[in-house]
Amino acid sequence: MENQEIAQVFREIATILELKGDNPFRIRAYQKAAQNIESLTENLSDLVKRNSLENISGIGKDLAAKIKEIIETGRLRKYEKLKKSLPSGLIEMLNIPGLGPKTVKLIYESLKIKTIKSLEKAAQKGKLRNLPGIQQKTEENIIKGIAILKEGRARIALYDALEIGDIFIEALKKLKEIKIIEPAGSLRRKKETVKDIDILAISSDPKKVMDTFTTVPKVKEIIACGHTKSSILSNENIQVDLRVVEKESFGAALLYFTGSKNFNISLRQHAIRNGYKINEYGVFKTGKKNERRVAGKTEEEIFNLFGMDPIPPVLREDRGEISKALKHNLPKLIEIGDIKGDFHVHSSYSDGENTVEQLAMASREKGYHYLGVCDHSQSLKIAGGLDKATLTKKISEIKNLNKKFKKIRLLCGAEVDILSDGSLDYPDSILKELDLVIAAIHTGFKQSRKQLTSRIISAIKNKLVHVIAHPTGRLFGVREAYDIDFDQILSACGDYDVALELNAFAQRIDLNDINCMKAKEKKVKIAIGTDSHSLKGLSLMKLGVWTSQRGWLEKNDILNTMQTTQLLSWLSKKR
Ligand code: DGT
Ligand code: CA
Repeated sequence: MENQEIAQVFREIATILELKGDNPFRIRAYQKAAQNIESLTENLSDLVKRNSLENISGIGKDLAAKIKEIIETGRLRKYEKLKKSLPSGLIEMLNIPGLGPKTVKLIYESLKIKTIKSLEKAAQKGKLRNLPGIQQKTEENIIKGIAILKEGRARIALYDALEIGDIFIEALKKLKEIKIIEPAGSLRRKKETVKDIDILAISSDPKKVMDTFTTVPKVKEIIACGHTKSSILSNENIQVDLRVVEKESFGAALLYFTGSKNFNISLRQHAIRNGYKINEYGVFKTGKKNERRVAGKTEEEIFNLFGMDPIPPVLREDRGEISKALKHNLPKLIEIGDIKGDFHVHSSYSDGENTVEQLAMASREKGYHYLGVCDHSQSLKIAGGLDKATLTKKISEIKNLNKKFKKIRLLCGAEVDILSDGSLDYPDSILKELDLVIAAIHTGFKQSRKQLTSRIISAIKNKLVHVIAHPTGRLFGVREAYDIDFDQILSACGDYDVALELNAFAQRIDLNDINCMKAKEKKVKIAIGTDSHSLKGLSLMKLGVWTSQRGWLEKNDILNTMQTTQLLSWLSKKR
């Protein structure tokens, strides 16, 4: 078993213990162990071989024995016993946003409710509000939470879909019978959420390919298994479709199954207007007597035939890209190599796992020229927000590190909370000391549209604020964007020269592609930040780059493409 899976077992044990009202220290120990395992760079199985599990922080004799049991037997008896001791529906209930173990326990014990379905019914009938501590409002929130959960299930975040898709693609790539294999659909277009995963391949032996595909360990259920197309359901309940196509049609099939549907329709209309027919088998010249196949082997061949520049998959949404491609003026999209730094990284000063120095070294290895270390501000205690004294310490550490590191410039920043009245969580006298101030909302999401908008605008008007972080606040599967007037926020950003963040954290992607387009229209700059809490998180930058591409952003629209001197001068305008 992989480290991640073992961490997951520990997390679930913690959850079950919570539901049972067990000792909080024991619960915390399992959670902490899971967290530490997740950030290990070495395989647990190697550590077992070397008998050095107990070197991992948070892993004592007892947990080490459990890890050993999992690695050696593939299971953990204690976990299986615990799982049997509770109805499985209770653990699922904890996925409802805003519903904690105490309430789940109370509802189960007093009303014997053990599934989300019966919980929803009871809440709709007003049966929960008689329980101690549960009010009408709590009931309403449970109903809303269940709705969000259902919606979240329907589509998954791009990052998760990429991981699932990769497992299938990697397994199939190992076959010598596979000539080419590519993802298609929304996954290839790097859409922020994906409903199902589409994969295309060319092979000399489709049967062998289908047999391998349907027996990947991740397969939970085979939906259909045919000669050239199979569909399965993965363990995560995500459908994966694999099609094997002819070499001659691969480009046409890839174009068709990459979509989007609206792009396909527009492209087909363009083809018809010019005397062609296009489908997943190729492009055909239509004539009175017979049809003649004229292209289809590669996508490029098809774009060439139509006199278009090749349209990158990220742009294929029927937002005007076809006419731009015909006029040879598609936007010049940025690539990951254009990124010179990350603006939003948490260090161990607040809730991040790594020290500023470790973050600096990792960023330097990525070739970054600068790094914005933005920890939480003082009132966000739950996330280790920094008080004034600690912030002063951080400022001086970063000053020293900047003397030591010649190749990367560390920006001492803060992700400052915008309080419910619109004021900032640090006084200006402190903000002035920082190189980079990103302001964000973390509480009071349920305020009215007017209140939320004016709260953000107050922050924009503060001369010391550079960036508004995760501007719309949505978190996939947890909460929708808060209710703000985005146009007003954009014009305020324009007036006060404040940038908006494109937060690349896998569950956020905030701003999304459409809002990036709107920002570009208003000439508002975008700052991409990964919101990393560990070194691994730094690699989420690619999600930000893809979203910027989907939003048609170019170099000049994005702060992260600036050279250090240019960036420092932009930042210091605010001082
Ligand atoms: P999703 O919802 O995340 O799975 O998004 P897609 O874009 O992957 O959509 P999907 O899986 O339903 O279909 C894959 C591609 O197949 C789609 O992007 C375009 C093509 N396609 C599907 N249905 C149609 C259709 O009715 N007409 C045309 N022209 N193309 C279609
Ligand atoms: Ca799809």
